Amino acid sequence: MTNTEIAAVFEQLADLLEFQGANPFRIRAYRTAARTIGNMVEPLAQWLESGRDLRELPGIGDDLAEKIATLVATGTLPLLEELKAEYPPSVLDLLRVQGLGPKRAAVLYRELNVQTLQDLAAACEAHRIRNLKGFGAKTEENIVKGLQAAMEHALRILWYQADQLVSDLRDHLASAPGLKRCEPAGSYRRGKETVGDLDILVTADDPQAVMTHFQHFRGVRRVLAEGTTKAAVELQAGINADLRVVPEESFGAALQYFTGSKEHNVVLRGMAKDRGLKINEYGVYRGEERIAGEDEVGVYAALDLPWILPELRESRWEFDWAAGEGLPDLIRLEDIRGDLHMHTTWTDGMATVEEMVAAAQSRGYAYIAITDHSQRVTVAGGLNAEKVLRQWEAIDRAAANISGLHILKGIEVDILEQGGLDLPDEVLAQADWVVASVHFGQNQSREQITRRIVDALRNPCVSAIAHPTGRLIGERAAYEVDLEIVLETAAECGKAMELNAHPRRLDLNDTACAAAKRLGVPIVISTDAHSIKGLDAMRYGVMQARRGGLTARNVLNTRSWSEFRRFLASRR
Ligand code: DGT
Ligand code: CA
Ligand code: CA
Ligand code: ZN
Repeated sequence: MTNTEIAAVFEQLADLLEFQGANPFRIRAYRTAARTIGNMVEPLAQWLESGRDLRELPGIGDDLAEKIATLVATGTLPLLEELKAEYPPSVLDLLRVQGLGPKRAAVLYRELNVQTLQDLAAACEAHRIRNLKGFGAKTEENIVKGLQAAMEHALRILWYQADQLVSDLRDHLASAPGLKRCEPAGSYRRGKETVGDLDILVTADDPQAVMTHFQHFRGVRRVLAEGTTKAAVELQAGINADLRVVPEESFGAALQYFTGSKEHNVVLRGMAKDRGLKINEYGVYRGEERIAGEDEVGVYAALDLPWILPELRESRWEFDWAAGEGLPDLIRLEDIRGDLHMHTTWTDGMATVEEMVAAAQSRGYAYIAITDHSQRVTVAGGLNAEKVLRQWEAIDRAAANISGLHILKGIEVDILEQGGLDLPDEVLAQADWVVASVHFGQNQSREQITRRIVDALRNPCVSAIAHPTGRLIGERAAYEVDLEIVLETAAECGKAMELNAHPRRLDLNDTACAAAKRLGVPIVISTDAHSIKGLDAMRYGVMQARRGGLTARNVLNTRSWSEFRRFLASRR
């Protein structure tokens, strides 16, 4: 079982317990566990195999450790099975409705026999909800709104979660009899930050055997459909996976077609038509003759196009670039020379300065910045002026024993609710690298938040703005901020903007990265690592940067140390 699947089980367990009206303390423990596990990069199954104690993890005690072990061993939990037997499975859909919540959902289930989203819609329409005790007209209106959103927003998973699934699925398919080629297509291949379903393409001597093997993947919850060349399954992780067996001579055309995006494909169809050609998932045709299809390069070439990298296939800029200046040489993970946002045990990180330094060395970096939280973030044990100065002395001592890696004395300084920074300028001025970020007052008006960030950029001590919109993908929307003004200010002051590489943040997003590029604002891709493993999130950030069309030149932390030092000296 992947971490995502284990986390999903605990979320489901918490939902059902809440629906049942169980002890809130117990429910919270399961939710915290789900969050912890979902955020872990290292597979839990591997922890168990290597005999490590799960109770080392924050928030995991005896009960949860035992449950995880059972789950990894058997694929399910007795408690979950009991709860599932008690309620119809569709009640879980009700819990996704904002404005309803498990307690109220349980009341509707008991009082009005509301079991599905459709039942709920009918109950709202008949105004049967407003008369229930503890509800009311206002609540009913809120439920109607939440219901619409829930029906529109089908479940999507984060790219890194899809990546784990794809990697497991590929391992599984590799042992299918007669399998030849196997490639994931769709939004996963385009590196989109969330993935709605998996689209897997294969070629095979015996299609039937491969499809049967596919259905026996242990991540499958149930089989949805099976034809002669296509099978669809629902995965434990909550999303579907489609497998298509395609003819060898059409593999490139199928890969192109099913990689999408739909919008990109629409443009290609138009271009084919202009040339008197026809394009579909089997090939490019002139009349009856197939002139391309074996590989993607040939498909694009038939339309007089260079091969377009999947990350760019969103019908945004790629066709203009192809027709004009040419496609950008997108940044690669190997281009990254340093990581400029990370935490240590001085605040809420799990590794010491020395451990992070060693990890950065083993990744071949030329420079890093240690950027722990400032005092305002009390839950993380943020540093006050005295402590941060002590930390910087400790960093200097650590640096004295290190060669080949430059360690910057940094801080992630909070931009305060009322404006201004959380540490005095005379302290910040002693840092080599200062990232400023908004953690509090996220509900303020657009004007207020924009002003706070612009003022921070104008402070000569600040190097970059960290996770500039504060979004958590699928959990918390970006705060209201005028990014245009923020980016213009960054350009004017010669400051960098962060692309936070944490897979739940990816903040700035792809279009904002493209906007920064247009304005000449350097992007710094940083992991915000809170552990050694956290440093590996860099590749997710690089993927997002590629979707934004960034080259190595557009990204500050691809520069050599001497070039980077010049940037540091030019801060205004
Ligand atoms: P997702 O799964 O919502 O994250 O996004 P995609 O892009 O993977 O979309 P999906 O799974 O519906 O379809 C995969 C690709 O197949 C899509 O990107 C383009 C292609 N495709 C699917 N249906 C159509 C269609 O009706 N017209 C065209 N032109 N292409 C389609
Ligand atoms: Ca898809
Ligand atoms: Ca699909
Ligand atoms: Zn941070």
